[in-house]
Amino acid sequence: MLIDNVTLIVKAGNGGNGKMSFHRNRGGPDGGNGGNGGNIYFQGSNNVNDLHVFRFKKSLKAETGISGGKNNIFGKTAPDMIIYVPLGTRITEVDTGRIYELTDVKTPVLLVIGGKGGRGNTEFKSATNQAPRYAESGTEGQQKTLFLELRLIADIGLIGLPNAGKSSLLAMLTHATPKIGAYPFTTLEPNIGMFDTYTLADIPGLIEGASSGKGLGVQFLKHIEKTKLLLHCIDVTDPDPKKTYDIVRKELGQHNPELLEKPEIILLTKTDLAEEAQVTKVAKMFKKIKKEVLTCSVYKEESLSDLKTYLAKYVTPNKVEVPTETRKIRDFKSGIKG
Ligand SMILES: Nc1nc2c(ncn2[C@@H]2O[C@H](COP(=O)(O)OP(=O)(O)OP(=O)(O)O)[C@@H](O)[C@H]2O)c(=O)[nH]1
Ligand SMILES: [Mg+2]
Repeated sequence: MLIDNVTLIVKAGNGGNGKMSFHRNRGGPDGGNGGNGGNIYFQGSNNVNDLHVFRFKKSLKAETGISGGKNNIFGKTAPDMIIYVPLGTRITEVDTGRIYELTDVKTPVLLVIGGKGGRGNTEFKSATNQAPRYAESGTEGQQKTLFLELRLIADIGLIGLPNAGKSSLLAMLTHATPKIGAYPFTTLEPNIGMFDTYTLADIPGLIEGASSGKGLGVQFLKHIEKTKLLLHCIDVTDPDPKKTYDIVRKELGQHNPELLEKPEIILLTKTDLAEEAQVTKVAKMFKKIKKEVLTCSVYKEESLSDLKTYLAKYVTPNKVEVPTETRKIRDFKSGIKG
């Protein structure tokens, strides 16, 4: 099961306490400062698949700074904790609504700050007080409740009604091995595959009313929000392809109107099942509404290589901005590093 959202409580380390002590022989103050508590950073990673590591681990705590010691020994600052999450994760601070998008694998984002170490009594020595009998406590580390949401970063998104042939296409165009079935809702969670150097996302089919929760709903549409191109798959044998098209568009728009602004190509699928005249007729109808139309069948090698060539050209850097970090789907490991 793809765990694509989770609520976490993260607590940075407290600062270590300052020490109150006096030198055994000389008598002057010799309490050292406490070390700072550990901060918590989040870092996007290509090596983490989903958020399943947090399924049973809902709170994370960085270490406390070490307290100061006698002889002016300073306590060590606690190590920072780095939490690796899949590239494309969106983190929302529940209390403030502040949003962080982890879209690169190089920049750790500081989310909670460790407490400051307290000063030892040596620091409080002054002309008027040669023997201060107090030291500071370390301050509390920050604590935040965070909502983490995974958004797959794919270049191309496959959309359409259930059974339109989306997963079959993903399997033919990439090395992904999604489940394929002659029944609706075969795909229950998003699949992603590499095509050339680009990634293709296959999401569960949409049906009328998806935006109000029918079928599998629109919960997976967030995964295609970042795509550069939508490949709208329509079964060419559909009795009313325009109606089918409109249903899916309506659901997209109701979920997020911005999805309607994305470049979209109509892909008529299963052309092996229809007469050529029928394919031409449906293609013409979509061209009339100013849509680019491609056709394919998983049983026609040539149609697939034409499609590949088209997509490769479409997602060239000149035409579409290519993300610097392309997410790889396989061999993910999850990691939390302290
Ligand atoms: N004849 C023919 N059958 C196809 C073609 N593409 C897919 N199919 C069949 O159509 C059925 C549905 O295919 P899927 O790829 O699972 O469809 P999907 O759009 O991913 O469906 P959901 O996951 O339910 O949304 C399967 O029985 C496939 O074998 C094609 O080009 N020609
Ligand atoms: Mg499918």
